[in-house]
Amino acid sequence: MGKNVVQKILDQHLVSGKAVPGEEVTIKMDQTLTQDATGTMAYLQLEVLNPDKLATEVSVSYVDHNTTQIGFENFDDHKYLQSIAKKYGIYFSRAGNGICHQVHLERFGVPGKTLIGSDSHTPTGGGIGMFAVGAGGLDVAMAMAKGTFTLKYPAVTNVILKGQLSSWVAAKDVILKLLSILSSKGNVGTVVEYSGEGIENLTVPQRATITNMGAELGVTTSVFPSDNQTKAFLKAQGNEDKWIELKADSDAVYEKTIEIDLAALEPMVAQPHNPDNVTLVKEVTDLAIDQVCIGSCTNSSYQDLMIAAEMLDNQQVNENVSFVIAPGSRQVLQMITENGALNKLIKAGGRLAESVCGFCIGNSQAPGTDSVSIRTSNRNFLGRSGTKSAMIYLTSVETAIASAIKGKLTDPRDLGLSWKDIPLPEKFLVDDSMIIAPAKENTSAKINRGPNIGQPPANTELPANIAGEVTIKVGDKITTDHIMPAGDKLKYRSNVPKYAEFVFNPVDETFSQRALANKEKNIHNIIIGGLSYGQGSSREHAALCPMYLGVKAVIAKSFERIHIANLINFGIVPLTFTNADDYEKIEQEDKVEMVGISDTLKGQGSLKLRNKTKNIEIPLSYQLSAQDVDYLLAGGKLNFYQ
Ligand code: MIC
Ligand code: SF4
Repeated sequence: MGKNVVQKILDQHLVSGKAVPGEEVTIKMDQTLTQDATGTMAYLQLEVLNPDKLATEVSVSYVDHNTTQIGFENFDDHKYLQSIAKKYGIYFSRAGNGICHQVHLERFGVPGKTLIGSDSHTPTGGGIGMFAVGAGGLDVAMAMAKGTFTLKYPAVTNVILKGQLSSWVAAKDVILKLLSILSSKGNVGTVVEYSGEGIENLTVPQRATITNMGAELGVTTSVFPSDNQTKAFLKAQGNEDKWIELKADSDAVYEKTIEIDLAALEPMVAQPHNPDNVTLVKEVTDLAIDQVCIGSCTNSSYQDLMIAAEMLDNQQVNENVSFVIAPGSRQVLQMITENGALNKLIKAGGRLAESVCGFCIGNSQAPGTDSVSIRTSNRNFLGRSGTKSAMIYLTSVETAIASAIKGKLTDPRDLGLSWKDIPLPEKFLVDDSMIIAPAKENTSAKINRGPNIGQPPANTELPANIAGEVTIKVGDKITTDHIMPAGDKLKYRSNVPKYAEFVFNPVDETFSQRALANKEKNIHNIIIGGLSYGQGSSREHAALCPMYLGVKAVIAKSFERIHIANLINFGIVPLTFTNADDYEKIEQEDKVEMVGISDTLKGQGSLKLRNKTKNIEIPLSYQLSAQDVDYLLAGGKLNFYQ
C-alpha cells in the first residue's frame, strides 16, 4: 500500500510505537523553535534538564512577541534568552528580525524535516513540506534535550485543491473555506495533507498562509508536498541544496477526502469571535470599520505586502480608518524598503509597526471601544485584541486593503482596480546578520537573569483523593486567551505567581483570588468546561498558572490537543464527562470529590465524581497512556524526570 506525505515523513522519524492512527508514537525531532513569550519558561525548564549537548539538528530562539518594552521586563527576558542560546548552542533571532514562523520558513525551512515549536502556529512550516507541530514549552525543552516528541499517530485528511484561484481571491480564502467546512472543533488527532493540481500554482508563502491557519482547525498540523514551487522558494532563499522531492504515492490512502474547487472560491471573512465563523464578504453589507491591520504570521510575506502596496498605489485610506502594517520579517521589510513599496504604503496613510506579533497578540494597536477592526491575522477571540468590546474580522490582504480604502468591509472585486499578479521573487534579500549562530559546543556563558525571571513553580505529587470545589464552570470553546490572557499581561510570563493573578480574568476576575484562598485551606480547585476546552495557543501558562493556584483537575466535554498535553505536563488531571449531559448536573461552587483517584488512574479503573452538594455521582472518562499517568502521579513531567 502506498504512503501519503505525512506517513513518509513520520515513518522516517519513528523511534517507537505503531504507525496506526490513534496509537501513541515517539518521533525524532530534527528542529525546534521557541518565541520569547513561551521561550523563557521553556528555557528555565531546559536549565533544569541541563543537557550536555542539544539533541536536535537546529534549534532557534526567536524574540517576536514581547517587544513593547514598557518597563524592564521584556528586555530582561531578551537578555536571558540570548545568554541561554549562547550557553546551549541555539540560534538566536534578535528582536526586530521578524515573527518566528515567517523567519523560520524563510531561513530554516527544510522539506521532510520535523519541527516542534512552543507556539501553536508552528505548522506554518508545513507550507514547505515539514512535519511541524506546536506544543507547550516543556515538550520543546524535552525535544531539545532528548531529540524526541510523543504524540498520537494522526489520521490524515486529504484536501484536494482543484482549479486555480480567480483574481482577488487569496490563499487566506482557501483556509477560511476549510474552516467553514470542518469548523474549529472535532478535528483533534488529524493532519491535513494538501494535494491536487490546484497546489501547483500556490507559492510556498501562500501555502504557509494555509498551513498556518490550519492551527485554527485544531488539527495536529497541515502539510504540503515538496515540489517545484518548494524548490523555487528554497532557491530564491539561497537554500536550493536543502530541496528534496516529497510527494504522496499514487495509491496512498487517506482517512477522509475533501475537495475544494479553487476557481469557485470567493473572498471570505471570519466574523467575531471565532475563526470558524466564516461567511462570504459580499454577504456582510454596510459594515463600517475603524481599523485595518496587515501582518501577523498568517499574512505578512513579501507577496502579501507587495499586494497591499500595489493596491494602494496612488490611493488614500479612508479618513476613518487607522491603517497598520507590520511586515513579517526584516527580510520583507528590507525588500519593500529597497523597492519603494513601503513608500506607497506610507503615502497611502499606513502606520508602520515593528516586524513582530504586535497587534495580533493584543499588546499594541488595541481598537477603540466598540470598534470594528479588519485584520489579516488568524484569531479573533473575544478580547484578544486588547479591547473587549471590539469586533474583529479576519480576511485576506486583498479584502483588508479594499476595506481600508472604502472605510467599510469591501469585496476587493468591487473596487474596480485591475488585478496585478505578484510572483515569487527570483531572489530574496538574504541578510542573516540579526541571527546569532551558536558556538559548536555548550559554553559556560553567564546567564542574565532579571528580577522578573522566577523559577518554574514546583508541583506536589497527585494526592490520593481529590476533594474540593468547582471553582469555575465555563461553556464551550474556552480558549487559552480566556484562561490565560496575553496582551498587556504578557510581560509576566517569566513570573508565574504574578501572571497567575490573571487566570480566567476575561471570564471571572475573582477566580484567581478564590482559587488561591482554597489552596491555602487545602481545598482542591476543579474546573468544569464544555467542548474544545483550551482551543488556541500553545501557552503552557494556561496549565502552569492554574497548577500554581491549586487546580487539580479539569472536567470538560472535550479538550484541544496541545492544552490537554500541557495539563498533563503540569500534573492537572484532564477528565471528560462519560455522558455529555452530565455537564448540566454540576454547578460552580458545588463541593465535589474523587476518592482514590491516583489508584484508579494507576489501574485504569472506572472513575466517578461525587457531587456532595447535589448528592449524586457522575461517571467520568479519561484517555491517558501509562506514561501520562506516571507524569500525573509525579505532579508533572518535570518532577518525573528530576
Ligand atoms: C498566539 O497566537 O496565541 C500566541 C501568542 O502566539 C501563542 C503563544 C503564546 O501564548 O505565547 C500560540 O499561538 O501558541
Ligand atoms: Fe504571533 Fe499572532 Fe502568529 Fe501568535 S498568531 S505567533 S501572536 S503573529
